[in-house]
Amino acid sequence: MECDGEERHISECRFGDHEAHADRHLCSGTEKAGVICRKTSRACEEFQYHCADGECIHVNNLCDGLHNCRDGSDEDASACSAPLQIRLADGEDPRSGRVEVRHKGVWGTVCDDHFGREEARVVCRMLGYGSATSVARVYNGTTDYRGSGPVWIRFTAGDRCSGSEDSLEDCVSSDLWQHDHYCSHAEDVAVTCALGYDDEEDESESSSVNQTLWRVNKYRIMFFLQLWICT
Ligand SMILES: [Ca+2]
Ligand SMILES: [Ca+2]
Repeated sequence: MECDGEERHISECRFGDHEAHADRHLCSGTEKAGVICRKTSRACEEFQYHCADGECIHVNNLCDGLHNCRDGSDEDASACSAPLQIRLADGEDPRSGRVEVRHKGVWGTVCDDHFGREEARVVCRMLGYGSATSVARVYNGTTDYRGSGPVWIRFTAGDRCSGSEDSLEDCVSSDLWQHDHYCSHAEDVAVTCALGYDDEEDESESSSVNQTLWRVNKYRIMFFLQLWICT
């Protein structure tokens, strides 16, 4: 068989003797041809990794021990062993913004599914904003914080953070670190890390503490007033 490469169908290629059955028997089963089709466009899809030579492969093929990029850049040892990085993007201040994580050398986002206050607390702790009184607000699709790149993390009902973890890597999730096609970038999560008692739960706790202190002080004042009048 001989093709120019421009044919639209394999039948348009030239065959030495298309009808000769005898020639076909010269090929055994071990001589079957195989092909791998690769996309080499410069623009890759959101879920794809851009190989150093311009090729696009699925991000889930990064650091899996197989050379999916012709140049082997998907198995780069320094990128594969790089520690997890985190940042807040497009926020009004450094403590706010879309949660972005760098995994295997690629920046991506976090899906809002099952992402709540506990998960946000871990994010804030990783960013150095964590303390006993830190408050994390979560924006689940209420504001447009659409990012780009792979959706690296999606929590499930059974796999979440307890809130006390030092890193998102310590939270258990079966879907952690696999690009999730069920989440779109419209679901990218954003947080605000604040210091102090300014969320509802902590506010009510602190106000009840203040009320108790006032009651104690009120009785003290009354006692000293009575003591002063009597003397
Ligand atoms: Ca690979
Ligand atoms: Ca969602």
